[in-house]
Amino acid sequence: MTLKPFDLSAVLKHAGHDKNLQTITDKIINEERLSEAEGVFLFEKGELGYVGALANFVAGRLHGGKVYFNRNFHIEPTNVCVFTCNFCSYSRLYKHRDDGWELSMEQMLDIVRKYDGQPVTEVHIVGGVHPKMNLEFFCELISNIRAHRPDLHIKGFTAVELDYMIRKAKLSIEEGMLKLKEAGLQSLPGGGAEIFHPDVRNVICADKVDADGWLHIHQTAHQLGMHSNATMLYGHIEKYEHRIDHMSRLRHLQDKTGGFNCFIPLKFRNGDNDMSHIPESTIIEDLRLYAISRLFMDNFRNLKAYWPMLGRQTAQLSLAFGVNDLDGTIDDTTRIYSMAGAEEQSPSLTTEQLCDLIHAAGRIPVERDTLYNEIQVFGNEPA
Ligand code: V47
Ligand code: SF4
Repeated sequence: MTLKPFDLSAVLKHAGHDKNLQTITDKIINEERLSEAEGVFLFEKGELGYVGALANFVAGRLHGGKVYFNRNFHIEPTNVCVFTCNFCSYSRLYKHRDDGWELSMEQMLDIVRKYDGQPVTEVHIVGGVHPKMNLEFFCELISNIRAHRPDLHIKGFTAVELDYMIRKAKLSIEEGMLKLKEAGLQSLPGGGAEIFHPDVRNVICADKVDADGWLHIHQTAHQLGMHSNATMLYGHIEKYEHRIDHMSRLRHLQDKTGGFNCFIPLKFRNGDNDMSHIPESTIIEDLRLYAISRLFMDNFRNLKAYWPMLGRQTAQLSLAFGVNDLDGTIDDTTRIYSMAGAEEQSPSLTTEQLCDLIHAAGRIPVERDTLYNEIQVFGNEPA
């Protein structure tokens, strides 16, 4: 049975007891923007049932119960990295590179060839910031992938990787991004954003590109006609104000360019890193965060729960809290979460399994491409 995702009665009942919640409810119903203060207020006072019902209503208004996924695979060129983010369980310094991996051009093209004849639509390239893998090498990788498989959308490199490789090539961000675009890069993933506010950023990842640098790279990509995603690493030392500040900066850039495809909150996982002493957020807090993101980020159509990191059950539950996208199928070879202790140690879901999971949540599975064009709607009921 497909559930009707628009029922607001629970919300109206709850909001009736509190003037501020009533104002927020009215604004959401009338499609008005929430202020930063209202965003913080929701984190402080918004119960899960309240923010969830409201977020569910907004997602239903935008997507009518459709939940998107895409068929993609990952290439992780290396986990050797010049940076030392405290939350990272995945990277190895260059002097310890024997503990890590460094894929050659041929090894990466072998990964692409493995999917010959399979209906994948996207390759996602992301990894550590290797001091010897430069802009020229990655332009060559992109054009080789393009030549081998022109139908594949190439989404690659966080703003952190881009900032480093372009600066090292002594080019401006505009020049470097143009080179990558000419080689065949089509969009940017959302990584490296973490928490923009310097009070947090300077503690958890002081040495990599700052907020303005990250935003400038995404703005430049948008101006060159590319799209990108945006993430937020939450559930560690940040306060509610920092989350709202982060989302507000993204919302502002989206107003200017409209170039973001989706927002992806990433739950901090504490396995085997320098922040392992920090407990992970609860499922209640995870779902509240998805819901509040849906309410606050009013110019982001798509809110993604990245199931390899969250686990498939929580990801399924998130569909009732404003989420409308579950990312990829086939096999997800990214190790950034498995190495940090995520539930999914070798994440793999077939299209059928993912569709079943979405149907069981009362939603309609839709395969999309990277830019959210619909490829196939998988009916209203389980197969
Ligand atoms: O920037 C690193 C995060 C990001 C941990 O755009 C961690 O479609 C939790 O951005 N706990 C990279 N998170 C991955 C990324 C991504 C993933 C999936 C889809 C897309 C997309 C982008 O991973 C990093 C960082 O925020 N990360 N370590 C950790 N211990
Ligand atoms: Fe390097 Fe990215 Fe890990 Fe930071 S999160 S240490 S930039 S691989």
